[in-house]
Amino acid sequence: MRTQVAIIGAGPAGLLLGRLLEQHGIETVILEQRSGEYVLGRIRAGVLEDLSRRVLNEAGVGARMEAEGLVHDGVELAFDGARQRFSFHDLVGREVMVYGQTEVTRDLMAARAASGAPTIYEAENVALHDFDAARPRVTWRKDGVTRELVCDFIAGCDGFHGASRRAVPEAALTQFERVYPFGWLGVLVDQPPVSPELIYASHPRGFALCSMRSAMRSRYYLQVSTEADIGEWTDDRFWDELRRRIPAEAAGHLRTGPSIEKSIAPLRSFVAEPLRFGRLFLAGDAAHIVPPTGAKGLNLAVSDVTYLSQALAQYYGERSMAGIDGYSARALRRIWRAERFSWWMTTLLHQFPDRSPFERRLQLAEFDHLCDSRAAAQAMCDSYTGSPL
Ligand code: RFL
Ligand code: PHB
Repeated sequence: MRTQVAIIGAGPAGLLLGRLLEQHGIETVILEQRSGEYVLGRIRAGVLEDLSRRVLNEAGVGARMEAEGLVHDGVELAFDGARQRFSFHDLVGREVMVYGQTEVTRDLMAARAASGAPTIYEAENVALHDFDAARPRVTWRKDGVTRELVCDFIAGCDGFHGASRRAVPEAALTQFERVYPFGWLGVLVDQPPVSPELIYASHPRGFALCSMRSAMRSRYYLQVSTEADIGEWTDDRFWDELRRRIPAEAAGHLRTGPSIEKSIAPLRSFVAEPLRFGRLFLAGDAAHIVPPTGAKGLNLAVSDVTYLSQALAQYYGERSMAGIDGYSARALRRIWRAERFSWWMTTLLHQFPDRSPFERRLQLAEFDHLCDSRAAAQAMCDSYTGSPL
């Protein structure tokens, strides 16, 4: 089998890259280790920056997002019950789109199926070869048979635990990492959201987030210890704890019900540099992880593959290596800005087990500054809504 670009991973990064390359007439094959249903069963991101929305629309996969997504003009922060709304329109003239990653993925899968471009699901033992030479290859096993794909380039879009980054010799890679001493316990419930906008709540018992997927489906998160056992978090315990951490008036409106999904995600900041090794590129979570507090992970996947598709289009259209040579530095600039913001939001809002009362006072002072200073609020909203490409 032969293609121009082999894409490893059918998450949002891989599927969107396939779509953007298709628009430039570039052939791709996507190899995914799981089934399509499994990929759609993962509940993850909910917030899209303006830029991600624009890219999805230009890729021709934005119709359902525009019809069903919720446009948000602001966000709330709450500290020990004190609540402050920040208006994106007023502060930075932008907005965000609340539309689940599951739906983005579903829309991208439907577009790929309609185009007839191949995606090979349940590909086992995916292995990358010869990406430092002119003819890279990818091998995998399916139905007990080993198969091979010869290509011009490989795009590693296979997430944090994927094979692509691991295929790079250790000496060629610099990795930066911070692991936070807590995780997020998330619950999805078919009930109207507690509030029309997201509430990020900092509380002495720990952080909580009220988010949503639609007018009838809500998503809530609680900061929990890294040792937390999900079996010990019954729905009742979750709702009781959430009520304690969010502002009292919001808690009074909370509509609860049986959880339809419940999972714990560890919080981590991670960057691998560079993002290109010969004819292999890394994009999305394969290259970097941000803690979810800043809502940046999916948005970075979108910006990475936008840059990468432009670089590859330039190569195939003009035989120019300029975009390919510049991909890593261009993407890393945006990645590090998102890393900084996600680290800052995480530090501002969570309880750290080893922190002193002094540091709690600093968090409160930072919140006070955000409420009081238009410049500080603008800086936060500028990063939250995402700068243009
Ligand atoms: P994905 O989505 O992990 O997809 C990678 C795909 O590669 C496949 N794969 C392999 N395929 C072949 N061979 C192998 N060896 C393979 N290994 C893995 C996997 O099965 C998978 O299908 O990475 P991608 O495409 O880079 O997308 C990144 C996003 O998923 C991620 O950054 C976001 O979900 C992060 N995130 C959020 N981002 C936002 O922008 N806004 C948010 O509000 C937001 N909230 C979140 C989040 C992530 C969370 N969790 C669970 C980590 C909330 C949570 C709780
Ligand atoms: C979500 O709705 O899943 C979500 C929203 C905002 C975040 C993280 C997750 O910062």
